[in-house]
Amino acid sequence: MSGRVFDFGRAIVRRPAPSVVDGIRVGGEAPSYEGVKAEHEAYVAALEAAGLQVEVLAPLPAYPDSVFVEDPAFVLPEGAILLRPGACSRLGEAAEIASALGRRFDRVLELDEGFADGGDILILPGEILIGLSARTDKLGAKRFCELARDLGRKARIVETPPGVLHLKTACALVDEETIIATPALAAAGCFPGFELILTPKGEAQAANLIRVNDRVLIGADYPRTADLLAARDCDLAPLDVAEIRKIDAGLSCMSLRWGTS
Ligand code: CIR
Repeated sequence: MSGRVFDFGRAIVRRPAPSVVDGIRVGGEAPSYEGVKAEHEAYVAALEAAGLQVEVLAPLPAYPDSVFVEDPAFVLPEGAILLRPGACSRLGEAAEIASALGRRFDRVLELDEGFADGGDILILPGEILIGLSARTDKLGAKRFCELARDLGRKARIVETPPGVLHLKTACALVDEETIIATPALAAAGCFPGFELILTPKGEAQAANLIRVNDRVLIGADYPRTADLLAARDCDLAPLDVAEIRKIDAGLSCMSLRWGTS
């Protein structure tokens, strides 16, 4: 495969249902449906502005967290993997996204053991990392690595720091040589060979950004992180995340993105 791992041509997203206000959250107040809807619409527009063709799936009221399509599936140009999300209320989301993946991918593999959330899976140049977390267990991670190998990719299991929802809650690829990570995750030493940017104090949630083609989509509330990236000539697209953050989400989780060339 040629191209950079963040060269994407297509994405799948799912519109939030009004039930999104009941999405899983560790604490604090629930978001407003109107607020999540507005943030989601701006997110889709930002993906399109970055050059992606976006397929928008219908809302699923029975699954409050189903707007976070990243978790029930994993996609590569070579094929897709239906996962088994580790939260009981989300397990059924994989079956709900299966037909959309079947329309787009010749190969759709299925995780058949354990649990794994897509939020724990980070694609790097040369390898894929899967983080163990409260949602992704050893059995699911091991089986994921086997399925990734069936798609021709090398995958490696890493630890996610305690208290962090997903691996990608705490890190993201900024360019082919650079990763942004929270100090706690960076200290775990799972990114050998990469230059690391550490999230500034008070901005740990900024690590859940996404590099999309030549642009970096980043939460709008993280000015010190934005300054660090702007100093490296990143083309930043700041997006409001104040409502989705209330249900423990960030920017990576609202889309499945893949390259088409
Ligand atoms: C959950 O707890 O599953 C949702 N409220 C948030 C999921 C965020 N997903 C992600 O970071 N990949």
